[in-house]
Amino acid sequence: MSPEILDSVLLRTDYPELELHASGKVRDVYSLDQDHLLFVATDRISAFDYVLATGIPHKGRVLTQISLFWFDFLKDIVPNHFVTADVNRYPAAIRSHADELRGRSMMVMRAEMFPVECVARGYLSGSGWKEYQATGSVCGVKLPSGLRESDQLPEPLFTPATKATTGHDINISFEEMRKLVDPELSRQLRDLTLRIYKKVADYARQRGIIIADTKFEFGQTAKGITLADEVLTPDSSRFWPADAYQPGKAQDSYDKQYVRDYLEEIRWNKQPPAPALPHEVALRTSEKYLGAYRQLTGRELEI
Ligand code: PZK
Repeated sequence: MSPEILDSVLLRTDYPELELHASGKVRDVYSLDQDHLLFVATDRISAFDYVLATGIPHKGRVLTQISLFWFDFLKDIVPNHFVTADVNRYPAAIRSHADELRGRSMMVMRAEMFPVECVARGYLSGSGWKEYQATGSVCGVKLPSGLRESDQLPEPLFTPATKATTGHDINISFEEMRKLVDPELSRQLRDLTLRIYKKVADYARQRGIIIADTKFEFGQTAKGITLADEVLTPDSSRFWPADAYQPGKAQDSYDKQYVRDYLEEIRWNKQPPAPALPHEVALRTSEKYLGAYRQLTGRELEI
C-alpha cells in the first residue's frame, strides 16, 4: 500500500477536548453539547467478532457517506439525527481535528434512544436462519416449512433484538419488545422499520444489490421518532451482489469476503489478538467498499 493511503487510515480517535459518549467496534461517539453528539466512523474492520489490527483505507468515509445518502433518501418517511457534516460548522473546540474528521464524521442531534434494535429481514440468513432451523419461527413469527438458507421470505419480517452489553444481540418477539417500549411506540417503530426496508430494498435491488437484512436504531428527539446511528451500511446490513445470489447456501459478503477468506486461509483460531491483514487484502477490501458506495448511489466517492 502506498504511504499516502496508509497515512489516511484512522484506527483510533482521541479528542481530549470532548467527552467520549460511546465507543463501538468501529465507530466512536463524542459528546459535543447538551443537544449534540459527534459521530465518527473509523477505518477499523471487524471479522468473526473481533476488530482486526489493520484498517481499511477509506472505510470510515464510505460508511459515513452511505449513511448520509440514505438519510436524504428517507427524509420524507422519517426524520433523522443528522445535523451537519461540514467541519467548518463544528464547535470551535474540535476544529484542530478538522482534517481527520472531514468526510468521516457527522454532528447529530442527541436522542433518547429506544432500548431495542429494529431489524428488518427480507431473506433467511444469520441468526434468523439458525432460529428457523431450530424452531420453524423467527422472533416469534411462524414461517412456512421447507425454506432454505438465504431464501427470500414471503414478506419482510420485523425481528427486534435487545442490545446485549457484551457479545451478540438477543432476538426477541414483538410481544417482548412491547414490555420494553410503549406498545403504541413499538407498533410505530415496527411499521416504520418495514416501510423503510421495503423502500430501500426495492431501490437497491434495481441497482444490483440485495439488502438481505438491516438494523436500525431509533430515538426520540424534538422531531419525534428519529432515525439515528448509521443506516444501511455494509456494517449494519447484509448486502449481497444480486448477480451471484444462490439460495440454499450462505452468500458471500459484499464487502468482507476477502477478509474472511484470508482469515480462514491462515487458520486463525478466532481468539484475540486478531491478526493483521496483508496490504493486498486490505486494498481489495477498500475497493469493495468504494464499489458498494458507487453501486448504491451511482456516484463516485471523492477521495
Ligand atoms: C447513541 N449509540 C450506538 C454505540 C457508536 C454508536 N443521536 C444519538 N443520541 C444519543 N445516543 C446515540 C445517538 C446516535 N446515533 C448511539 N450509542 C448512543 C453507538 C457505540 C458507538 F458510534
